[in-house]
Amino acid sequence: MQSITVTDCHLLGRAERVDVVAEAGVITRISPTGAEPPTGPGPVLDAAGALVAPPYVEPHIHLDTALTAGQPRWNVSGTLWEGIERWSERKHTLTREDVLARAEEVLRWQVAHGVLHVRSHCDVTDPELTALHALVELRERVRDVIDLQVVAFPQEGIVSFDGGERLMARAADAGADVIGAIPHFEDTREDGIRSLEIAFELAERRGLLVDVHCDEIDDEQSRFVEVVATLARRGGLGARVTASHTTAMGSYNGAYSRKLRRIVARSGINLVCNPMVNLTLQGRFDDYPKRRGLTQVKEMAAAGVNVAFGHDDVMDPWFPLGTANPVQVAHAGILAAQLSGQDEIAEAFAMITERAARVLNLGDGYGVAIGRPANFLILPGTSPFDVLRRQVRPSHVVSRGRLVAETPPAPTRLTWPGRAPETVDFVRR
Ligand code: 17E
Ligand code: FE2
Repeated sequence: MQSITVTDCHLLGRAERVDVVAEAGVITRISPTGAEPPTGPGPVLDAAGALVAPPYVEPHIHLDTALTAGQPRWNVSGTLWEGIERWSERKHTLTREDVLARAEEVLRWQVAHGVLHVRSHCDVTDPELTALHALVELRERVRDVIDLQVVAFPQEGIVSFDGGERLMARAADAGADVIGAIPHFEDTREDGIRSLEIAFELAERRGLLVDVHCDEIDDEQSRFVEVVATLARRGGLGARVTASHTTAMGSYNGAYSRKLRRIVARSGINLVCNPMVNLTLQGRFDDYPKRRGLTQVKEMAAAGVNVAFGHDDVMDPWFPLGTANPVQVAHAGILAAQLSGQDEIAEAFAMITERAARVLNLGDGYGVAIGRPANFLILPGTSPFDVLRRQVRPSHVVSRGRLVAETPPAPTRLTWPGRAPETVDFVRR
């Protein structure tokens, strides 16, 4: 039976150092360091007092479009809208092999960064559903290392795209885990509402989750989050529903913001903010002062709403950069949402771990605890604050009780006048 023992671990919220033992892919023991000998014949890792944390969770990425920046043309204006046009051109050339190769490459980057749970949107406004079939196939193939949820995402609309509703149902038949929508892209307000009703009906009928690209526009009149929250509450769906992007919130007036926070909190839905991408895309139609449209992260969290941070794009028509690293996303989120308090910075770490896990509805399938899947990271840092400030990479990634990625430390040797050559790792001593 495959086993692994990690000694001298610092678990969040636990003062004493512990040893963590996993057998057959499940955590079977957490005991004070040295209290019992390693179990089983497997490897023994010394965490040396480092943080041992549950894996990162990516609540929002687009694996189907990843690594296509500049194909066939660069997004010159930098707007969401030109991104959709450029992608529409690229979409006509998709093949199964092309999608598999790009998506799998990014999944490998994610595992290297310590991400073991991913929700990927997948454009289904394609009569062939080429990308969706490929991602569903990939989901099954990578199951032993990383969990993948696939969202049927209607990039060009459900109601305003010819045959859109039928494509959504076909995507559900083909194995999508989550139903998406894009109400702000539909032609009219009424079509936007209708598209949400269609999405919720489909999700409820098939027992699927819901994740809506919602109000990703700098139009203060784009107000579909209230509709998503209301449909979730009426259907009793609560945390099975997520509103992503929600950038129009950056433009809402105080009176409406106050009202909306209550509606969202009461509904129990999740919000996903994608700070790197929306800082890049939003405000493009403004002169100065220029808005930087983002979810009201702080205020919604204070109102009791579960908010998580997502990467969104990796080198595609909407965003040219990215290595699929959630620590970089959380860092950007801290700056963008002004999360500078000590507790707020710790919360930013939760937004790429536990809070993101709630978005994916992982439940007992997540967390470093006895009886749970042996998925965890060794982070050579002293706290979430330290991990985010120094952008610490996991030295070890353990998935299903197996060591799947290792990153040796990369300290810098510095020569300084009057000092012996020294190692710099940006720890404040
Ligand atoms: N599609 C969309 O509507 N919005 C985005 N941010 C991306 C794709 C990446
Ligand atoms: Fe997105």
